[in-house]
Amino acid sequence: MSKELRIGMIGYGFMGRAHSNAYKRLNDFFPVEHRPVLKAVCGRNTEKAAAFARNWGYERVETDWRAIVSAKDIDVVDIGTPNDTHFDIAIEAARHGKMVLCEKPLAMNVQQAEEMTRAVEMAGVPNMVWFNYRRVPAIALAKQIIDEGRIGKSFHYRATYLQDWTISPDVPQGGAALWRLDVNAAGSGVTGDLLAHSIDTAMWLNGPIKRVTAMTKTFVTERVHAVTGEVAPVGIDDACMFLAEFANGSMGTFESTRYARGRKNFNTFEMNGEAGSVYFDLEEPEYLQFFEYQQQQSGKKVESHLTGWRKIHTTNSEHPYMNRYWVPGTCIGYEHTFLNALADFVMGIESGSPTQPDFRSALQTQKVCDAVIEAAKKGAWVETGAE
Ligand code: SOE
Repeated sequence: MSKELRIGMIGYGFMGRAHSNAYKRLNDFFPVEHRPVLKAVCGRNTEKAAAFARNWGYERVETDWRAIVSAKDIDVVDIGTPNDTHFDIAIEAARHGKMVLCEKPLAMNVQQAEEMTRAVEMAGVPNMVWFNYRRVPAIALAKQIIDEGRIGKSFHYRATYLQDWTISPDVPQGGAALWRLDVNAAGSGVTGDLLAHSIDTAMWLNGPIKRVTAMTKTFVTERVHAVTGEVAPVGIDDACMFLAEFANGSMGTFESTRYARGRKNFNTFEMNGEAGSVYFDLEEPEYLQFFEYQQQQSGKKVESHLTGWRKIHTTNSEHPYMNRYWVPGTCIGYEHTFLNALADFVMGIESGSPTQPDFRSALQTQKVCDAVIEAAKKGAWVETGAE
């Protein structure tokens, strides 16, 4: 007998679609007891929200998120709206005893993130932040390889997250489509939007970040605001580079920009340890590259002229998540990272061992993001508070 998991989706943009797809496909691929029911979608533009509801199969449309968080027929509140709305919605949803799923970054700043974490924990409601890249099979395999001790003592972590869609000064800021460029809606630029992903992945793989120093740059300092039509100063960071020291003693470099011509969503990382290295590139998402210093085959040491990087096509049923999909050699896509995240969340509810990253984990990422922005302003090292 399946149990209903009644969804109230707030927001109908890019993430509203990615999450809705996950709800619709969950039971096709994962043997869980819960069955998502798309109860309501909320958006400020009624026509657009109604079109979204028709397309994805939501039963009703709301234009005020308060109607979703207080509705008796909703179990999960999913926050897919701009960053400046996460706080109010999450706090109220927790107060009404709803499970809360929230888009990244969790909040506008650490203070908000702390309160949100307190709210879900005091209410005792399951919660998760959609850091979907953890659910790329190749990245989950990197985690497995690291946990198996195959990288050994960690020395270096190197991440890049590059895009190019804001180079033109004619791109406006603000409004439904371009809120990511408006500091009042986004909180920060590439630091919260892109580096939050890199930081989440990095801390998952390599442990807490203790301190950072950073440089940010805003290349286009004024843009027309899409809502007011007025030219307004740009408050976000267009690019950010930071150095990090991890609690395990390793060094990190992180680089992100929306001004890397030709790079659309270039998300990579490499980790180097005493015993080996891993490398991942989202433009070849099904591959994990792995270098093992002491390669053993049939108990024999491999001759040095045969050593080198292995490019593992992570499509075997032994690879993370892949036993739920197709035959070896066939790939899954971006949308499956959300499906895998949802499956982990639901399995967490059913097993009683909650999945990660929850709000508390995303709070640590928020602390690093805030420390990066502060370090760039001060031109100094800033501690994150992590041990
Ligand atoms: C920004 O362009 C963006 O859509 C981010 O907001 C997402 O989190 C990232 O995964 C893709 O790029």
